[in-house]
Amino acid sequence: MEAHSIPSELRLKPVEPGCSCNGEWSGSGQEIVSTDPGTGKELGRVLAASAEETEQCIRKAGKAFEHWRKLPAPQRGEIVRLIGEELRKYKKPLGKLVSLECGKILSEGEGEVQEMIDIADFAVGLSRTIGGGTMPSERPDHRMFEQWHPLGPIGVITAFNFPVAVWAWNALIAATCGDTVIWKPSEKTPLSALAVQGICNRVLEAEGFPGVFNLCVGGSETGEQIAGDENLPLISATGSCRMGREVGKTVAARMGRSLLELGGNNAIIVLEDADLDLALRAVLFGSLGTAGQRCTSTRRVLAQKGISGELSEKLVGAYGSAVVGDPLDPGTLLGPLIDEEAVNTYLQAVKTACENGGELLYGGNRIEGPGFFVEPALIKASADLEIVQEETFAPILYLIEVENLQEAVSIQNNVRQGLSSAIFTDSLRSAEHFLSALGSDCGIANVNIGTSGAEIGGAFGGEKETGGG
Ligand code: UN1
Repeated sequence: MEAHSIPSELRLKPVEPGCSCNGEWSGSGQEIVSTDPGTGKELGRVLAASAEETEQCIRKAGKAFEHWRKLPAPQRGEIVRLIGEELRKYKKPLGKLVSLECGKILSEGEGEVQEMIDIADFAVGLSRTIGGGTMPSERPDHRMFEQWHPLGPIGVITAFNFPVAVWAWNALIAATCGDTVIWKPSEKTPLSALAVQGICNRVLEAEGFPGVFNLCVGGSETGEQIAGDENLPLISATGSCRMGREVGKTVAARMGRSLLELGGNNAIIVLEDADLDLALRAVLFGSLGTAGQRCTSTRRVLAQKGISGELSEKLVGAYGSAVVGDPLDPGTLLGPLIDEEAVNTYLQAVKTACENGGELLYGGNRIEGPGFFVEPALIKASADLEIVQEETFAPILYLIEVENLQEAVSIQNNVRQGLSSAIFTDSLRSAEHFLSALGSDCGIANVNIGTSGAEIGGAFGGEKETGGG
C-alpha cells in the first residue's frame, strides 16, 4: 500500500505539542505516537498534557466561561457558524486525515466532517430557539417559567472510531448553550483532534474568545483527571462499557453529571416477508462500515428460518467480493482495524465462537502484510453464547436463526447493551410491534434501514449498559 502523508493544508506540526490552552501549545507529558493503521507506520508524535497542564487547561476553560456565558446565545451561535464555515473549507483534508489516522474509508472520513458541519448548522439554529416552558401558576399575580442556564466548563472524552464528529456533537451544542469545553481525544487519534483544535483556535482568536474550546491530549490518566475534577459539572464520555463504568463512578462520587455513550450489541432482524436485497445492503454496511468499529455496528443478524439460508449465501457472496485495503483508495469497502491489539481481539473472538459451537461461514483470518487488516467474519451461532453477548469491536457478524418475530425480539433484547436495532419486514404489524413498548428495548429502533448511521437531528443514545444521560 502506498504511504500517505498528513494533508499540508491543516498546518499541523504534530512533533511539537500536545495541550492547547488558548491556542498555545504546551504539552510536556509523555510522548504519544499516532500510527497509520493501514501501514503500521508512524504518522506523527504528540506530547501529552501533564497533570499540571490539564489542570491549567481546566482553569482556563473556567475563566473563559465567565465571559462566554454572558454573551447572548445568537452571538455564540455566530462563532459556531464561523467554525462550521471553516470546517466546510477544510472538509477534504480533514476527512483525509481522519481516514488516515483511524483507518475508516475516505467517504466515511469526509462524512464525519460533514456531520460536524451539520451539527454546527443545527447549533446555529438552536442559538435562536433555546426554549423554556411557561406554565400556569396556582398563585395569583405569579408567573412560572423554566429557563435553561449554562452549566460551566464541560469535559468531553471521545473514542478513536469517531475522532472528530462526536466531539462536535457535544462541543458545538455545549458552546451554543454557553458552556466551554475541554476535550480529551483518544490517544490513538491525536492528530485529527489537533487539526480540529487548530481550526477552532484560529476562529476563536480572530473573534476574541480564546479558551472556549480546549484540548488536552493524553492517555487514560488524563481522562481520569478530567472525570474527577470538581470544576467540570458535566462529563460526556464515549467508549467501552468498562470505561463508562469507571467514568460514571468517578463523576457520581463528586455529584457531577455524566452523559455516557458506550458499547452496543446491535441486531438486525430479517423476517421472511422482508425485501432481502434491501436487508442485505443494510447488513453489509452495518457490519463492515468503519471495519465493525462503530458502537452502532451490526453484530448480530437474526434471520427467520425461511430466508436464513438464502441470506447467509448472499452474505457470504458479498463478503467475498468486498474490497479490503487502503482506506484512502475510493474502491475500498473495508479498511484496517485500529491496531495490533484489535486484530488479536478479533482473532480471539472468532476462535472462542468456533470452539463453542459457532460455525465459521466466512473469513476469520488476518490478512498478511503491513497494517492491521482482517477478513470480515460471518459465524452461525447460537444466541446465548457468551461471546455473542459481548461487543467485539471488529467486523464479526453472528448469524442466528429464529422461528418468528416474538423469538427475534426476545433474542435481540436479551443482551446487556441497548444502543441500536433494526427490523426488515414488509408487514406493518410486525414493524409497529418492533417499535412499540413490547418491541426493541434499544435507544434507537429502525425499520427497513440498518443499525448504524446516526442522524444529528434526533437524540442519539442507548439504554441499559450502553449508558445514557
Ligand atoms: C453512527 O452510527 O453513525 O462510537 C454514529 C460510535 C458512535 C457514533 C455512531 N459514537 O460508533
